[in-house]
Amino acid sequence: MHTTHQLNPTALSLSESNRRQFLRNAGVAGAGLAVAPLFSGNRSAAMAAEDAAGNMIIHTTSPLNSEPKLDVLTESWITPVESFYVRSHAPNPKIDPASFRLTVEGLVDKQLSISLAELNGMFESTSVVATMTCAGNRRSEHSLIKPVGGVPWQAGAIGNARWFGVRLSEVLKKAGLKENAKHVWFEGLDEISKGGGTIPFGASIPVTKAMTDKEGMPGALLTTKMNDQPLTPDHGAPLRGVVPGYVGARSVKWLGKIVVSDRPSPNHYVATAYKLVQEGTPVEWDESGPIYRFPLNSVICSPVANSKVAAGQVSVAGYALPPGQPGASIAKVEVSSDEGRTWTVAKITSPLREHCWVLWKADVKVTSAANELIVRAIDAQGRTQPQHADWNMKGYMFNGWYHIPIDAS
Ligand SMILES: Nc1nc2c(c(=O)[nH]1)N[C@H]1C(S)=C(S)[C@@H](COP(=O)(O)O)O[C@H]1N2
Ligand SMILES: [Mo]
Repeated sequence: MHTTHQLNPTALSLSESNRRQFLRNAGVAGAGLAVAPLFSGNRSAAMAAEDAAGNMIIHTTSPLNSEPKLDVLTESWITPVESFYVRSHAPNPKIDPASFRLTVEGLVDKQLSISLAELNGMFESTSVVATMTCAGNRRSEHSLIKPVGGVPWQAGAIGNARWFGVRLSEVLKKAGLKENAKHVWFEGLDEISKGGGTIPFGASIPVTKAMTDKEGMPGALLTTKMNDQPLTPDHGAPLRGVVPGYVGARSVKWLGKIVVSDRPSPNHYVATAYKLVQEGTPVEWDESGPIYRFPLNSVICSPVANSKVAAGQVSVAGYALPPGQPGASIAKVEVSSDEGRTWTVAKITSPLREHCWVLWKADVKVTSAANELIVRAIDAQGRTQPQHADWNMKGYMFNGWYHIPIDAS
């Protein structure tokens, strides 16, 4: 059985063109089983292919669900669009930007129907660097405890981008919020098959989050560009919401409609999915609230799983994400090669910004007895990454200490 390509000597020794031929010959299913061997017990659910460049793990092609390999992911603090994960529940909708209108309705004084030109003309544009991460990032590790369904994400369902657009608060002010306005619903133009029909992807956020802008940090942004380029279809062109600090599911792509309400959205992805439940009884679903903010997390991206390393000082690198709470920032990242008995403090090598990941590096002493590396992070408010994450049925918010097997000699 294949392991990841970084670890496969055959694949490593192939030239790029030979490698592509090799991938074609092998076919999608057999090509890049780019599943970290750490999770080999759970391989069947996690069959995945690679893209032609070998940078991305493709979980499904239609709709596209892909994540970069971890060593590619941490090449830069701003994640290039080409290596940014894609999580879509339905194929990309076809949208004509010329006739596109964003509608704003519900508990507002004045309904709006705004073209893209009007959106850019009527409101001040701004940008923010913010990390987007799927609530299902690291889901494959939940499955080591007890199998969960859904896209078997490894740790690459995360990326950090500069988002350009207009503040949601400005648009809501233009429409005028009624007194009982409490939640802002977002509706995508995609069509997801569900229960014999189709539904759009939907999300909602509290009005207070939408209206709380700080210098350089909007509560939420209506985005038309990502890293200086127009949004690509995969990332929600022509318009998507971006909600810094919240799980990716609240940042609706192909955004067509905003509804202001006194309650959270009844859309499936708010009312039912994206909740933390253990048993799945009807009462448990009804009693749990929607997930909003992402949790404190850290991951080792290099060396990759099962790398051979020479005993001595080993260079270890990865990312750490502060929790999505206002003002949170990473204070410390620690790496252990002896099952958590001793820890080496890593050096943060990137900017420290609200709602953004940091990249880190550490030189860690590794003996030939070591068989794994572990990372954990602590934020400036004293929150610590838990040793074990709580299992939940849908496999969300996995943030236990990250372990990576190594072959030290
Ligand atoms: N319309 C729409 N918006 C969506 C989704 C979707 O399937 N449809 N997926 C959501 C989820 S679960 C995540 S994690 C992010 C992923 O954004 P990306 O594909 O740009 O990385 O988009 C969110 N917005
Ligand atoms: Mo997601």
